[in-house]
Amino acid sequence: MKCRKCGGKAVINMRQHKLALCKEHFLIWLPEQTQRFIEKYHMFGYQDRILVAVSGGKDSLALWDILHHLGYQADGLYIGLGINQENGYSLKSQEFAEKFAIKNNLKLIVVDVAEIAGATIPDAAALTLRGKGKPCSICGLTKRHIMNRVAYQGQYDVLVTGHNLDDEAAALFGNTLNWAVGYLARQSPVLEEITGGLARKAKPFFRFYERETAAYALLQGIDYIYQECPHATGAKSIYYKEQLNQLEADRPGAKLSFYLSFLRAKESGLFAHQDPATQANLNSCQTCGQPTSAPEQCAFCRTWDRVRGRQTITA
Ligand code: Q46
Ligand code: ZN
Ligand code: ZN
Repeated sequence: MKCRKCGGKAVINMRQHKLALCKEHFLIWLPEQTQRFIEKYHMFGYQDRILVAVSGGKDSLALWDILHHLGYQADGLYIGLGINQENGYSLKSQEFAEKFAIKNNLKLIVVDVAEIAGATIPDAAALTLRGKGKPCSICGLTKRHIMNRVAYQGQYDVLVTGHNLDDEAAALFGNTLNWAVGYLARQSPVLEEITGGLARKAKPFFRFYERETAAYALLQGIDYIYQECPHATGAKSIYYKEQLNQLEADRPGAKLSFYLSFLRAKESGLFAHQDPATQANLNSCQTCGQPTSAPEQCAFCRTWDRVRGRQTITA
């Protein structure tokens, strides 16, 4: 297979674009496309202060690398979840994030969940779930809360995450199977700020396949954590990704068209009545002040109060 640009040896063939590229041209193409999507979807500009949520994995580090090289002002945020029991996942992933920041002379903000909330994610899950189920729901809500809090309090213009097309298509697939209308209405490459405490969010990689962001990280020589969080095994999102990959194998471009057709349907008014920006009924959490649809405390404060309550009982 030959590179479309120079005729040299291609390292990647993107069947959905009918495009094969060599290393050199792929490392130019992916950042160029990222810039194109940032502009097309009005994500942010050069004057904006950007906060990149960094997990130490390939997507977030590749994104930070590209934003930095494109000339954007992007700081990183690493959240220490304390998931270290089986393979030291959190400690290792933090090391990758820190090394990347030092190597590129970038600012990395590190927030440790145990320090600010009182327990690691596995300990909090053990206390609330009593051995049943995965820690992913408390983990997800804690990460969202911290990302938003740091972005808002640090007066960042936008919070960006490294979600790729496989992530987005899998989430869309799950939400569609359940007709989760609220989630479908909120699923978008850009979420506008909600006055009163919800930061603007953007996903500049949402049109790239996972193999493309992985190829970028490898070819660019970025050191990232290969292992997944041990709790990711058996996750529904992985099952949905496998199903979509089967579809993609038979019909190249199926994933991309599934997601882009959804965006077009949304633009033409599907779910318009559910648009989060028009949901005026958000209250301020009585404890932390973040906007919430709950009448008193937000889910983060309620959950962590329960965790701390159980800690006192078991102490
Ligand atoms: S939610 Fe669950 Fe992830 Fe948290 S506990 Fe691990 S797998 S890290 S994206
Ligand atoms: Zn080439
Ligand atoms: Zn709260």
